[in-house]
Amino acid sequence: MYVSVRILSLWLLMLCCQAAMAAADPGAGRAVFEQCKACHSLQPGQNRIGPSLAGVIGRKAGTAPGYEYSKAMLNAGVTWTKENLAKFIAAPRDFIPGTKMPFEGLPNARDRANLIAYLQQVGVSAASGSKVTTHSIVRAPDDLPPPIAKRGPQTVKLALKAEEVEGRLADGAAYDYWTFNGKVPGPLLRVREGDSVQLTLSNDAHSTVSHSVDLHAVTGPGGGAAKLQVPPGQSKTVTFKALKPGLFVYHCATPVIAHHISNGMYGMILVEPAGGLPPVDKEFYIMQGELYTKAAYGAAGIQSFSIDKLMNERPEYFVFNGAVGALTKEHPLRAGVGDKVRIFFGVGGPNATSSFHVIGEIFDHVYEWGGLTSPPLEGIQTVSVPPGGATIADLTLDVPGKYIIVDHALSRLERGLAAYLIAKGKDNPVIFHPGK
Ligand SMILES: [Cu+2]
Repeated sequence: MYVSVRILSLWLLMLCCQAAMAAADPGAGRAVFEQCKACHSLQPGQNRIGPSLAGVIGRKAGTAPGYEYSKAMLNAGVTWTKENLAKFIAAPRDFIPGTKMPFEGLPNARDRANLIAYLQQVGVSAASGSKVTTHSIVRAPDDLPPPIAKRGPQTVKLALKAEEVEGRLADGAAYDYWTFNGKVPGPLLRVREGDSVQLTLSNDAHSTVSHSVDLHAVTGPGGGAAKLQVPPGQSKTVTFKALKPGLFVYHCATPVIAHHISNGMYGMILVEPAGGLPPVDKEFYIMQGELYTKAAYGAAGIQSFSIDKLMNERPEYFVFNGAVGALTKEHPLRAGVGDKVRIFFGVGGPNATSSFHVIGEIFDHVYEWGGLTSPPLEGIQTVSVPPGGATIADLTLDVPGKYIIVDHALSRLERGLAAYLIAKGKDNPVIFHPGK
Protein backbone atom coordinates (compact mmCIF):
# COMPACT_ATOMS: atom_id res chain seq x y z
CA MET A 1 0.00 0.00 0.00
CA TYR A 2 2.77 2.39 1.07
CA VAL A 3 4.68 1.67 -2.13
CA SER A 4 1.69 2.31 -4.35
CA VAL A 5 0.94 5.63 -2.60
CA ARG A 6 4.58 6.60 -3.13
CA ILE A 7 4.40 5.69 -6.80
CA LEU A 8 1.18 7.62 -7.14
CA SER A 9 2.66 10.73 -5.53
CA LEU A 10 5.78 10.47 -7.72
CA TRP A 11 3.56 10.16 -10.76
CA LEU A 12 1.54 13.20 -9.68
CA LEU A 13 4.76 15.16 -9.10
CA MET A 14 5.92 14.21 -12.59
CA LEU A 15 2.62 15.36 -14.09
CA CYS A 16 2.89 18.69 -12.26
CA CYS A 17 6.45 19.19 -13.54
CA GLN A 18 5.34 18.41 -17.09
CA ALA A 19 2.52 20.92 -16.79
CA ALA A 20 4.92 23.56 -15.51
CA MET A 21 7.36 22.87 -18.34
CA ALA A 22 4.70 22.96 -21.09
CA ALA A 23 5.03 26.05 -23.27
CA ALA A 24 3.18 29.08 -21.96
CA ASP A 25 0.13 29.95 -24.02
CA PRO A 26 -0.28 33.63 -25.00
CA GLY A 27 -3.86 32.93 -26.15
CA ALA A 28 -4.79 31.81 -22.65
CA GLY A 29 -2.80 34.76 -21.30
CA ARG A 30 -5.03 37.15 -23.19
CA ALA A 31 -7.93 35.83 -21.12
CA VAL A 32 -5.94 36.31 -17.90
CA PHE A 33 -5.17 39.88 -18.97
CA GLU A 34 -8.92 40.63 -18.82
CA GLN A 35 -8.45 40.94 -15.04
CA CYS A 36 -5.60 43.44 -15.49
CA LYS A 37 -7.56 45.64 -17.91
CA ALA A 38 -9.46 47.32 -15.06
CA CYS A 39 -6.22 49.23 -14.35
CA HIS A 40 -3.79 48.71 -17.24
CA SER A 41 -3.89 49.25 -20.99
CA LEU A 42 -1.55 47.92 -23.67
CA GLN A 43 -1.28 51.24 -25.51
CA PRO A 44 1.95 53.20 -25.22
CA GLY A 45 1.40 56.18 -22.92
CA GLN A 46 -2.25 55.30 -22.27
CA ASN A 47 -2.05 55.06 -18.50
CA ARG A 48 -5.19 54.24 -16.58
CA ILE A 49 -5.22 53.63 -12.83
CA GLY A 50 -1.93 51.85 -13.42
CA PRO A 51 0.76 52.42 -16.04
CA SER A 52 0.44 51.10 -19.58
CA LEU A 53 1.97 47.62 -19.85
CA ALA A 54 3.05 48.20 -23.46
CA GLY A 55 6.59 46.83 -23.72
CA VAL A 56 6.86 46.13 -19.99
CA ILE A 57 9.32 43.26 -20.44
CA GLY A 58 12.80 44.72 -20.80
CA ARG A 59 11.74 48.04 -19.29
CA LYS A 60 13.10 49.45 -16.03
CA ALA A 61 10.46 49.49 -13.27
CA GLY A 62 8.95 52.95 -12.76
CA THR A 63 9.72 54.28 -16.25
CA ALA A 64 6.47 54.05 -18.28
CA PRO A 65 6.15 57.54 -19.77
CA GLY A 66 3.54 59.86 -18.30
CA TYR A 67 2.77 57.84 -15.17
CA GLU A 68 3.33 58.95 -11.58
CA TYR A 69 4.86 56.07 -9.64
CA SER A 70 5.19 55.41 -5.90
CA LYS A 71 8.62 56.04 -4.37
CA ALA A 72 8.96 52.31 -3.73
CA MET A 73 8.58 51.54 -7.44
CA LEU A 74 10.91 54.37 -8.47
CA ASN A 75 13.61 53.07 -6.12
CA ALA A 76 13.13 49.38 -6.91
CA GLY A 77 16.03 49.27 -9.37
CA VAL A 78 14.46 46.36 -11.24
CA THR A 79 14.48 45.79 -14.97
CA TRP A 80 11.53 43.56 -15.81
CA THR A 81 12.34 40.10 -17.10
CA LYS A 82 9.96 37.17 -17.53
CA GLU A 83 11.33 35.71 -14.30
CA ASN A 84 11.12 38.69 -11.96
CA LEU A 85 7.81 39.80 -13.44
CA ALA A 86 6.42 36.35 -12.54
CA LYS A 87 7.57 36.85 -8.93
CA PHE A 88 6.10 40.35 -8.84
CA ILE A 89 2.73 39.22 -10.23
CA ALA A 90 2.62 36.37 -7.69
CA ALA A 91 2.90 38.78 -4.73
CA PRO A 92 3.50 42.43 -5.69
CA ARG A 93 3.88 43.82 -2.18
CA ASP A 94 6.32 41.09 -1.13
CA PHE A 95 8.47 41.65 -4.20
CA ILE A 96 8.52 45.45 -3.98
CA PRO A 97 7.66 46.43 -0.37
CA GLY A 98 5.80 49.71 -0.21
CA THR A 99 4.37 49.54 -3.75
CA LYS A 100 0.96 51.20 -4.02
CA MET A 101 -0.32 48.43 -6.28
CA PRO A 102 -3.65 47.25 -4.78
CA PHE A 103 -3.49 43.88 -6.57
CA GLU A 104 -3.13 40.86 -4.25
CA GLY A 105 -1.32 38.69 -6.77
CA LEU A 106 -2.05 35.86 -9.16
CA PRO A 107 -1.64 32.57 -7.23
CA ASN A 108 -1.75 30.22 -10.23
CA ALA A 109 1.71 29.71 -11.81
CA ARG A 110 0.20 28.63 -15.12
CA ASP A 111 -1.90 31.84 -15.32
CA ARG A 112 1.23 33.88 -14.56
CA ALA A 113 3.26 32.16 -17.27
CA ASN A 114 0.45 32.56 -19.83
CA LEU A 115 -0.05 36.21 -18.95
CA ILE A 116 3.66 36.94 -19.32
CA ALA A 117 3.74 35.12 -22.67
CA TYR A 118 0.85 37.33 -23.80
CA LEU A 119 2.50 40.54 -22.55
CA GLN A 120 5.68 39.52 -24.33
CA GLN A 121 3.81 38.84 -27.58
CA VAL A 122 1.79 42.08 -27.62
CA GLY A 123 4.52 44.12 -25.99
CA VAL A 124 6.78 44.09 -29.00
CA SER A 125 4.35 45.84 -31.34
CA ALA A 126 2.89 48.02 -28.58
CA ALA A 127 6.28 49.29 -27.45
CA SER A 128 7.26 50.21 -30.98
CA GLY A 129 4.32 52.62 -30.97
CA SER A 130 2.33 50.80 -33.63
CA LYS A 131 -1.45 50.99 -33.40
CA VAL A 132 -3.70 48.41 -31.80
CA THR A 133 -4.58 45.39 -33.89
CA THR A 134 -5.82 45.98 -37.41
CA HIS A 135 -7.14 42.42 -37.59
CA SER A 136 -10.59 42.58 -39.17
CA ILE A 137 -13.57 40.64 -37.82
CA VAL A 138 -15.82 42.13 -40.51
CA ARG A 139 -17.76 39.71 -42.67
CA ALA A 140 -17.86 41.07 -46.23
CA PRO A 141 -21.47 41.70 -47.30
CA ASP A 142 -21.02 39.53 -50.39
CA ASP A 143 -19.71 36.61 -48.31
CA LEU A 144 -22.74 34.35 -48.53
CA PRO A 145 -23.52 31.04 -50.21
CA PRO A 146 -25.27 31.08 -53.62
CA PRO A 147 -28.97 30.22 -54.01
CA ILE A 148 -29.78 26.55 -53.57
CA ALA A 149 -30.23 24.79 -56.88
CA LYS A 150 -33.64 23.24 -57.45
CA ARG A 151 -33.64 20.06 -55.40
CA GLY A 152 -35.77 18.14 -52.92
CA PRO A 153 -35.28 18.13 -49.14
CA GLN A 154 -31.98 16.63 -47.94
CA THR A 155 -29.92 16.03 -44.84
CA VAL A 156 -27.50 18.97 -44.53
CA LYS A 157 -24.47 19.10 -42.22
CA LEU A 158 -23.49 22.55 -40.92
CA ALA A 159 -20.77 23.60 -38.50
CA LEU A 160 -20.28 26.73 -36.42
CA LYS A 161 -17.27 27.51 -34.25
CA ALA A 162 -17.30 29.94 -31.33
CA GLU A 163 -14.07 31.96 -31.42
CA GLU A 164 -12.98 34.85 -29.19
CA VAL A 165 -10.78 37.22 -31.19
CA GLU A 166 -9.40 40.68 -30.75
CA GLY A 167 -10.41 42.80 -33.73
CA ARG A 168 -10.51 46.33 -35.06
CA LEU A 169 -13.59 48.16 -33.71
CA ALA A 170 -12.78 51.54 -35.29
CA ASP A 171 -9.64 53.38 -36.43
CA GLY A 172 -7.20 53.11 -33.50
CA ALA A 173 -9.58 51.07 -31.38
CA ALA A 174 -9.85 47.34 -30.80
CA TYR A 175 -12.29 45.08 -28.98
CA ASP A 176 -12.28 41.49 -27.75
CA TYR A 177 -15.06 40.13 -29.93
CA TRP A 178 -16.86 36.85 -29.41
CA THR A 179 -17.78 35.42 -32.81
CA PHE A 180 -19.12 32.54 -34.82
CA ASN A 181 -16.32 31.50 -37.20
CA GLY A 182 -14.13 34.53 -36.44
CA LYS A 183 -16.33 37.13 -38.18
CA VAL A 184 -19.30 39.36 -37.39
CA PRO A 185 -21.96 38.40 -38.24
CA GLY A 186 -21.53 34.62 -38.23
CA PRO A 187 -21.89 32.92 -41.63
CA LEU A 188 -25.20 33.06 -43.50
CA LEU A 189 -26.42 29.48 -43.33
CA ARG A 190 -28.56 28.50 -46.31
CA VAL A 191 -30.86 25.48 -46.37
CA ARG A 192 -34.10 24.42 -48.05
CA GLU A 193 -37.54 24.07 -46.56
CA GLY A 194 -37.93 20.46 -45.38
CA ASP A 195 -34.18 19.87 -45.00
CA SER A 196 -32.98 17.91 -42.00
CA VAL A 197 -30.09 19.95 -40.58
CA GLN A 198 -27.30 18.48 -38.46
CA LEU A 199 -25.71 21.44 -36.77
CA THR A 200 -22.47 21.06 -34.83
CA LEU A 201 -21.27 23.87 -32.59
CA SER A 202 -17.66 23.69 -31.42
CA ASN A 203 -16.07 26.10 -28.96
CA ASP A 204 -12.42 27.04 -29.50
CA ALA A 205 -10.00 25.68 -26.88
CA HIS A 206 -8.78 29.22 -26.12
CA SER A 207 -12.27 30.52 -25.32
CA THR A 208 -12.70 31.96 -21.85
CA VAL A 209 -16.35 30.90 -21.45
CA SER A 210 -18.99 28.48 -22.75
CA HIS A 211 -20.96 29.46 -25.85
CA SER A 212 -24.12 28.17 -27.52
CA VAL A 213 -26.50 28.79 -30.40
CA ASP A 214 -30.25 29.45 -30.56
CA LEU A 215 -31.54 29.41 -34.14
CA HIS A 216 -34.92 31.00 -34.68
CA ALA A 217 -35.49 28.54 -37.54
CA VAL A 218 -35.50 25.67 -35.03
CA THR A 219 -38.63 24.23 -33.48
CA GLY A 220 -37.38 22.75 -30.20
CA PRO A 221 -36.22 23.79 -26.70
CA GLY A 222 -34.15 26.96 -26.73
CA GLY A 223 -34.01 26.91 -30.53
CA GLY A 224 -31.30 24.29 -29.97
CA ALA A 225 -29.55 26.21 -27.20
CA ALA A 226 -30.91 23.88 -24.50
CA LYS A 227 -28.72 21.11 -26.00
CA LEU A 228 -25.91 23.25 -27.41
CA GLN A 229 -24.17 24.78 -24.38
CA VAL A 230 -20.54 24.05 -25.24
CA PRO A 231 -17.57 24.55 -22.88
CA PRO A 232 -14.18 25.61 -24.33
CA GLY A 233 -12.51 22.87 -26.37
CA GLN A 234 -15.69 20.82 -26.83
CA SER A 235 -18.41 20.39 -29.45
CA LYS A 236 -22.07 19.32 -29.56
CA THR A 237 -24.58 18.50 -32.31
CA VAL A 238 -28.34 18.80 -32.74
CA THR A 239 -30.55 17.82 -35.67
CA PHE A 240 -33.60 19.82 -36.65
CA LYS A 241 -36.08 19.97 -39.49
CA ALA A 242 -36.36 23.34 -41.27
CA LEU A 243 -40.16 23.51 -41.15
CA LYS A 244 -40.86 27.03 -42.38
CA PRO A 245 -39.17 29.06 -45.09
CA GLY A 246 -37.88 32.49 -44.05
CA LEU A 247 -34.86 34.47 -42.95
CA PHE A 248 -34.08 33.73 -39.31
CA VAL A 249 -31.59 35.12 -36.79
CA TYR A 250 -29.34 32.84 -34.77
CA HIS A 251 -27.37 33.95 -31.73
CA CYS A 252 -25.44 32.73 -28.72
CA ALA A 253 -27.77 32.03 -25.80
CA THR A 254 -25.37 31.62 -22.90
CA PRO A 255 -25.95 33.97 -19.94
CA VAL A 256 -25.54 36.90 -19.86
CA ILE A 257 -27.08 36.43 -23.32
CA ALA A 258 -27.14 40.13 -24.18
CA HIS A 259 -23.39 40.29 -23.43
CA HIS A 260 -22.62 37.40 -25.80
CA ILE A 261 -24.77 38.93 -28.54
CA SER A 262 -23.30 42.40 -28.08
CA ASN A 263 -19.79 40.93 -28.34
CA GLY A 264 -20.68 39.69 -31.85
CA MET A 265 -22.35 36.30 -31.51
CA TYR A 266 -25.16 36.54 -34.06
CA GLY A 267 -25.83 35.54 -37.64
CA MET A 268 -28.70 34.34 -39.85
CA ILE A 269 -30.05 31.20 -41.47
CA LEU A 270 -32.06 31.45 -44.67
CA VAL A 271 -34.55 28.66 -45.20
CA GLU A 272 -35.41 28.87 -48.88
CA PRO A 273 -38.90 27.89 -50.00
CA ALA A 274 -39.28 24.93 -52.36
CA GLY A 275 -38.33 26.35 -55.76
CA GLY A 276 -36.24 29.15 -54.24
CA LEU A 277 -36.66 32.93 -54.20
CA PRO A 278 -37.19 35.00 -57.37
CA PRO A 279 -33.70 35.48 -58.88
CA VAL A 280 -31.80 38.79 -58.54
CA ASP A 281 -28.45 40.08 -59.83
CA LYS A 282 -26.71 40.67 -56.49
CA GLU A 283 -27.31 39.38 -52.97
CA PHE A 284 -25.89 40.99 -49.82
CA TYR A 285 -25.80 40.03 -46.14
CA ILE A 286 -25.90 42.75 -43.48
CA MET A 287 -26.50 42.65 -39.74
CA GLN A 288 -26.78 45.45 -37.22
CA GLY A 289 -25.45 45.30 -33.66
CA GLU A 290 -24.50 47.47 -30.70
CA LEU A 291 -21.38 47.56 -28.54
CA TYR A 292 -21.24 48.73 -24.95
CA THR A 293 -17.78 50.01 -24.06
CA LYS A 294 -16.57 51.64 -20.86
CA ALA A 295 -14.91 54.49 -22.74
CA ALA A 296 -16.99 56.84 -24.90
CA TYR A 297 -17.43 56.36 -28.66
CA GLY A 298 -14.22 57.26 -30.48
CA ALA A 299 -11.71 56.46 -27.68
CA ALA A 300 -8.41 54.92 -28.83
CA GLY A 301 -6.87 51.66 -27.66
CA ILE A 302 -8.33 48.34 -26.58
CA GLN A 303 -11.91 48.98 -25.47
CA SER A 304 -13.38 47.08 -22.56
CA PHE A 305 -16.97 45.98 -22.14
CA SER A 306 -19.35 47.81 -19.77
CA ILE A 307 -21.99 45.68 -18.06
CA ASP A 308 -23.59 48.86 -16.65
CA LYS A 309 -24.13 50.38 -20.08
CA LEU A 310 -25.48 47.04 -21.37
CA MET A 311 -27.98 46.79 -18.51
CA ASN A 312 -29.06 50.40 -19.10
CA GLU A 313 -29.21 49.87 -22.91
CA ARG A 314 -26.80 52.75 -23.53
CA PRO A 315 -24.54 51.58 -26.37
CA GLU A 316 -21.49 53.57 -27.44
CA TYR A 317 -21.22 51.98 -30.90
CA PHE A 318 -23.80 50.97 -33.50
CA VAL A 319 -22.32 48.87 -36.30
CA PHE A 320 -23.13 47.03 -39.50
CA ASN A 321 -21.13 43.78 -39.82
CA GLY A 322 -19.20 44.27 -36.61
CA ALA A 323 -17.09 47.42 -36.85
CA VAL A 324 -17.12 51.13 -37.63
CA GLY A 325 -16.35 51.54 -41.32
CA ALA A 326 -17.01 47.84 -42.06
CA LEU A 327 -19.29 48.53 -45.02
CA THR A 328 -18.06 52.01 -45.97
CA LYS A 329 -14.25 52.02 -46.02
CA GLU A 330 -13.59 48.30 -45.75
CA HIS A 331 -16.23 46.52 -47.84
CA PRO A 332 -18.74 48.86 -49.55
CA LEU A 333 -21.49 47.03 -51.43
CA ARG A 334 -20.93 47.29 -55.20
CA ALA A 335 -23.43 46.79 -58.02
CA GLY A 336 -24.22 48.07 -61.50
CA VAL A 337 -26.97 50.37 -62.73
CA GLY A 338 -29.92 48.19 -63.74
CA ASP A 339 -29.09 45.50 -61.18
CA LYS A 340 -31.76 44.00 -59.01
CA VAL A 341 -30.23 43.88 -55.55
CA ARG A 342 -31.40 41.78 -52.60
CA ILE A 343 -30.37 42.57 -49.03
CA PHE A 344 -30.70 39.95 -46.33
CA PHE A 345 -30.82 42.24 -43.32
CA GLY A 346 -31.07 41.27 -39.68
CA VAL A 347 -30.60 42.75 -36.24
CA GLY A 348 -28.42 40.93 -33.73
CA GLY A 349 -28.83 43.82 -31.33
CA PRO A 350 -29.08 42.92 -28.54
CA ASN A 351 -31.47 45.79 -27.82
CA ALA A 352 -32.04 48.38 -30.55
CA THR A 353 -34.72 48.09 -33.25
CA SER A 354 -33.50 49.24 -36.66
CA SER A 355 -35.38 51.53 -39.04
CA PHE A 356 -33.68 50.03 -42.06
CA HIS A 357 -33.49 52.47 -44.96
CA VAL A 358 -31.46 53.07 -48.11
CA ILE A 359 -31.09 56.80 -48.69
CA GLY A 360 -32.18 57.62 -52.27
CA GLU A 361 -33.89 54.31 -52.99
CA ILE A 362 -37.29 52.66 -52.58
CA PHE A 363 -37.59 48.93 -51.91
CA ASP A 364 -39.41 47.11 -54.73
CA HIS A 365 -40.22 44.18 -52.45
CA VAL A 366 -39.99 43.69 -48.72
CA TYR A 367 -40.53 40.28 -47.21
CA GLU A 368 -41.69 41.68 -43.92
CA TRP A 369 -40.21 40.15 -40.74
CA GLY A 370 -38.19 37.88 -43.06
CA GLY A 371 -41.27 35.69 -43.65
CA LEU A 372 -41.46 33.78 -46.93
CA THR A 373 -44.93 32.30 -46.67
CA SER A 374 -46.69 35.66 -47.26
CA PRO A 375 -46.44 37.76 -50.42
CA PRO A 376 -43.95 40.65 -50.18
CA LEU A 377 -44.95 44.28 -49.63
CA GLU A 378 -44.19 46.66 -52.50
CA GLY A 379 -42.85 50.21 -52.74
CA ILE A 380 -41.51 50.58 -49.19
CA GLN A 381 -39.23 53.36 -47.83
CA THR A 382 -38.20 52.17 -44.35
CA VAL A 383 -38.49 48.79 -42.66
CA SER A 384 -38.66 48.27 -38.93
CA VAL A 385 -36.50 45.31 -37.90
CA PRO A 386 -36.49 44.30 -34.25
CA PRO A 387 -33.61 42.62 -32.37
CA GLY A 388 -33.75 38.95 -33.24
CA GLY A 389 -35.65 39.81 -36.42
CA ALA A 390 -34.88 40.10 -40.11
CA THR A 391 -36.12 41.35 -43.44
CA ILE A 392 -35.45 40.61 -47.09
CA ALA A 393 -35.49 43.80 -49.15
CA ASP A 394 -35.16 43.97 -52.96
CA LEU A 395 -34.39 47.14 -54.86
CA THR A 396 -33.44 48.08 -58.42
CA LEU A 397 -30.60 50.52 -59.01
CA ASP A 398 -31.80 52.93 -61.70
CA VAL A 399 -29.35 55.79 -61.23
CA PRO A 400 -25.57 55.61 -60.62
CA GLY A 401 -24.13 56.97 -57.37
CA LYS A 402 -23.34 56.25 -53.75
CA TYR A 403 -26.39 55.20 -51.73
CA ILE A 404 -26.03 55.25 -47.96
CA ILE A 405 -27.65 52.43 -46.03
CA VAL A 406 -28.71 53.52 -42.55
CA ASP A 407 -30.88 52.92 -39.55
CA HIS A 408 -33.15 55.98 -39.90
CA ALA A 409 -32.79 56.60 -36.16
CA LEU A 410 -30.00 58.82 -37.47
CA SER A 411 -28.19 59.66 -34.23
CA ARG A 412 -26.71 56.21 -34.73
CA LEU A 413 -25.06 57.37 -37.96
CA GLU A 414 -22.76 59.41 -35.70
CA ARG A 415 -21.92 56.29 -33.69
CA GLY A 416 -20.67 54.19 -36.60
CA LEU A 417 -23.83 52.98 -38.35
CA ALA A 418 -23.56 53.39 -42.13
CA ALA A 419 -22.95 51.32 -45.24
CA TYR A 420 -22.36 52.41 -48.83
CA LEU A 421 -24.05 50.81 -51.82
CA ILE A 422 -22.10 52.04 -54.85
CA ALA A 423 -23.88 51.79 -58.20
CA LYS A 424 -21.73 52.20 -61.32
CA GLY A 425 -23.10 52.69 -64.78
CA LYS A 426 -24.70 55.12 -67.21
CA ASP A 427 -26.64 58.19 -66.05
CA ASN A 428 -30.39 57.89 -66.27
CA PRO A 429 -31.65 61.48 -66.76
CA VAL A 430 -35.28 60.42 -67.25
CA ILE A 431 -35.35 59.24 -63.64
CA PHE A 432 -32.93 61.77 -62.12
CA HIS A 433 -30.83 64.67 -63.27
CA PRO A 434 -29.58 67.90 -61.73
CA GLY A 435 -31.21 71.16 -62.84
CA LYS A 436 -34.38 71.66 -64.88
CU1 LIG B 1 -21.43 33.03 -26.44
